[in-house]
Amino acid sequence: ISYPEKVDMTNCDKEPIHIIGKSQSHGVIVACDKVSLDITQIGRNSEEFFGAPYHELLSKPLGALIGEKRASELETLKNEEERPEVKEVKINDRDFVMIPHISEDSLILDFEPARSDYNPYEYQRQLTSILNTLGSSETPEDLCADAAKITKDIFGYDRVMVYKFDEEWNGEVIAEEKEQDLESWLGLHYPASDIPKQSRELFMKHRVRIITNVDYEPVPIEPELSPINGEPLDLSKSELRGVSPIHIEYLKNMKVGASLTAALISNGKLWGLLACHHYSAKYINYYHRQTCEFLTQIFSNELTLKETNRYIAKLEEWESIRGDLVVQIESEGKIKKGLSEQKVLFTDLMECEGGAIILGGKMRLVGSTPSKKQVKRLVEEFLSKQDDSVYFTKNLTKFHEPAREFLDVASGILSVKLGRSNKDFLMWFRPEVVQNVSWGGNPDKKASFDEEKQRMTPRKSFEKWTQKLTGVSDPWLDYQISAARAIRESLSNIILEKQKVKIDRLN
Ligand code: BLA
Repeated sequence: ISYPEKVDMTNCDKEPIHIIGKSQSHGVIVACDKVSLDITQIGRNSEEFFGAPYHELLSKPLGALIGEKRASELETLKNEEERPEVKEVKINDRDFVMIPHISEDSLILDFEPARSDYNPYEYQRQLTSILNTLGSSETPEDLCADAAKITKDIFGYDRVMVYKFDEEWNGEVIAEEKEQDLESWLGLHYPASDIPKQSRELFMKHRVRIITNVDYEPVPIEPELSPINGEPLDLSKSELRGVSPIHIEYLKNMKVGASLTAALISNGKLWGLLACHHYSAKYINYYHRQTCEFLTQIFSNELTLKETNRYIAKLEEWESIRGDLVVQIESEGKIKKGLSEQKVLFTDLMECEGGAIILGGKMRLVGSTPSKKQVKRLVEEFLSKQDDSVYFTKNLTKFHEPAREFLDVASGILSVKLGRSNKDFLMWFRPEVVQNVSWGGNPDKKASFDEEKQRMTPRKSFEKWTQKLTGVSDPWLDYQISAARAIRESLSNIILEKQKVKIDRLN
């Protein structure tokens, strides 16, 4: 396995956690050749659960372990997309839940001891209560609070958080339900590197993950490489996948004993995580995890619905402003005048303090803005060089140093190119909003290289650390960017029409 030699901040996201070669210790991973159903790889803890050491089971037909009948039911399974049925099996007089899935050439079976704590009536009641609760939350904010509450009620973790990612994959705890004696983490921010890219990607493939005990002894899977293709076993979808030592250390530094993490997805994208902590070991069975997955699916649907409703309401509002602007332009016969000198101003389209139009070499400013000279420089040195027709940032100084002179009026900018030249622009400005951002631990010390372990170690302290954020405006939201695109479209059409008329006159 090719682990990077030194895992530093830039290659934190290269640790190949999907082929870690180890399982957690509360169950056994068994892999078979998906065609012959002969056992090809197995966890070293097979003796503890099945009463037979791993080397005795390797190369045996799967039927020898789980019985011919159960094995024959798995014969037709060939497709990675299929979600095969979970079965209960008896091995060595012990009951197991067997969770199968296909991974490349292997059929992977996760075995967890079956517990008698599964109650179908309880299960029904929980699903109904999830549907009712999340269906009746009014706003996206209520939805998050309700999701944290019901998750805590059902699964009983000590702390349940709704963790939302921002555009740069930093995150914030936006809802929390916890045991009373714990300090609150509500509102705390965490840097993107705490949950590296490959971990986020795995949540799109396998949506609910438990870590049952941070003190578990990782169980090697034998042999390390699959005899079928000579590759390590891809455990992306395994229930029992072992945990990166870096993350285990992270949880220990947080004094957490066990966790449940579930993907929250909106419009096909990882929006956030439902993150649950327990301060001692904690296991929840497969059926409970299915309930949790159901909960996150309802959450995701409701979130998309509520955000779409909000979007539609806004859409109607600025469709009407856009209509007014077009009428004004037509009655004036002049674009600049129509946008900036009549009853409705183009700046009404956005929550902003000011804006600028640059058209045919002339500039008009509305509201509070940088000076004409400053805007000219911004266009020439920066905006004209952007490839996209729409550009936005909440932190202009990061990309255009001279913007430091006008932070108070334009820390944030949203701009659209008009027509095909790189000279005509319409833009909106937002002032700096000085904010205090509270982090869970100093983000400048988010990790360091540990010479002894020869790998990165996460920060030791998660003590609240407050940072004063300057040069940053309120963020531009999706629907505001859509509004900018739409007005650009209308104006481009008008400009095109005008050019046609001119050409017609010349002819
Ligand atoms: C994984 N880090 C994670 C996960 C979470 C966090 C939720 C997914 C856990 C899972 O799959 O069960 C982070 N947990 C948080 C945060 C909160 C929380 C932010 O409760 C806030 C309340 N971690 C580091 C550094 C590195 C790192 C510096 O801090 C890398 C150098 C790595 N985190 C890391 C890795 C994983 C991870 C590799 C994946 C673990 C795995 O799936 O094996």
